[in-house]
Amino acid sequence: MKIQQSAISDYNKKVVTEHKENFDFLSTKLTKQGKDVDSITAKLAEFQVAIPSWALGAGGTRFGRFGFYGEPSNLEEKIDDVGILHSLTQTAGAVSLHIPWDIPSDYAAIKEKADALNIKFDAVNSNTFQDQAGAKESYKYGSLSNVSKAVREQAIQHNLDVIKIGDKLGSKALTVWLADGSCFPGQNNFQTAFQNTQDSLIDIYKGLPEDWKLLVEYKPYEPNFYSTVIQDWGASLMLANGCGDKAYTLVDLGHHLPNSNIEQIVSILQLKGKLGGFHFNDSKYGDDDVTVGSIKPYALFLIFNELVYGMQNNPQNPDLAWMIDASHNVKDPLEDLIQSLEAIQEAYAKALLIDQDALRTAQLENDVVKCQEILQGAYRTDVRPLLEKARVNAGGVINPIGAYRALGVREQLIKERGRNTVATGL
Ligand code: PSV
Ligand code: MN
Repeated sequence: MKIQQSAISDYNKKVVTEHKENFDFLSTKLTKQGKDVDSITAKLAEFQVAIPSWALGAGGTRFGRFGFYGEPSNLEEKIDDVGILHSLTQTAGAVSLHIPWDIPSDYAAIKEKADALNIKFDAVNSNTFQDQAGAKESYKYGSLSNVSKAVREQAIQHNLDVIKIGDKLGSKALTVWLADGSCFPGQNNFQTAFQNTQDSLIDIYKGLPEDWKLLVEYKPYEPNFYSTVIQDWGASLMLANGCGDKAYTLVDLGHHLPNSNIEQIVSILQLKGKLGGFHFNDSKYGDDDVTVGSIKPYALFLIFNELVYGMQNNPQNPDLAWMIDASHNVKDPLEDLIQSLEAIQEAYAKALLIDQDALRTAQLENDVVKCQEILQGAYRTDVRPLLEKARVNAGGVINPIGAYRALGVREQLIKERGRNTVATGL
């Protein structure tokens, strides 16, 4: 299914009056405060977030998975779904593939489809956390960190193969997330596991094309419950530094122990020029992978404050690979992704409203109360009309969830694909 531009205009006509009233009110207020509304909406329109190919089907937990009717059952259909998200929101202009779940059978056809929908191929993700059918070696006791050289070599080769696949599609980064670690004390020699991982990553790094990045993701626990080899940003940064200039740390919001100060992590990594990628989600207990901004929107805003500061003040840090890494459990996956995209844009817009000069002055004067007033003043602004404006300017809809339902997108997908399709992935 492809959403026609005429359907978007027809939908917008129905809600444009209310949008205009809200936008004019906000725009007048912000202009009086000295904000450049046009530049903020332009920045919002530029901000594109990749959709992971594994997030287009129903999510689930390790206890079970409840399917969702009309799920995409192959890569072509997944790209169609990203196309739907992008047409409506104009902020999902990229897809992040997971290999081997999504190896294209016809590269030219997949590229052509993605080009037609204005979708780029962002970072490619390797998978050495599951054994693949027919594989000689097992990852039961780890992959890049494994005590067995043969297992490590298989895992290294897989990553090199993933780079080749990504290269054919125009990707420019490889994301490595390892499940490696131990479930019980004494099971692993920490130093050996870390050193093996470093050596394996260096071998992968040697196979990176000149203009590629290696993104090293960390996670404190799960699926291993006693230790993970790359447990935090410090471990990731050490490994990235051990590889070279093209290796960076990737922050996934759900991969922190409760109450970690993620905004501080993000800030320091940018100072060091080593923040390469970002996975959005939200959580209450652990790596819950729930909708972005659904639990801790203020924390997300504080993180965006640091990201905006970094984007404006840290030229040593590269452009980031942004991606949603969430699961949907009981929601329509596309509706959930729309809500996540909206939450990301909202936090970004609020962070763009922060008066950085005034904040700096208040910090230098140790006016702690003023610092908080500045942050919360921006946070309390209802920025949704700015998001609407950015979307409309780019050819999207004023209200994506409203349009998704009014246009009967899921019903149409069910008609085309049936009720019993299952997407590849976890
Ligand atoms: C597992 O936690 C995970 O969600 C990681 O965050 C990766 O990014 C993703 O799976 C895919 O490998
Ligand atoms: Mn992730």
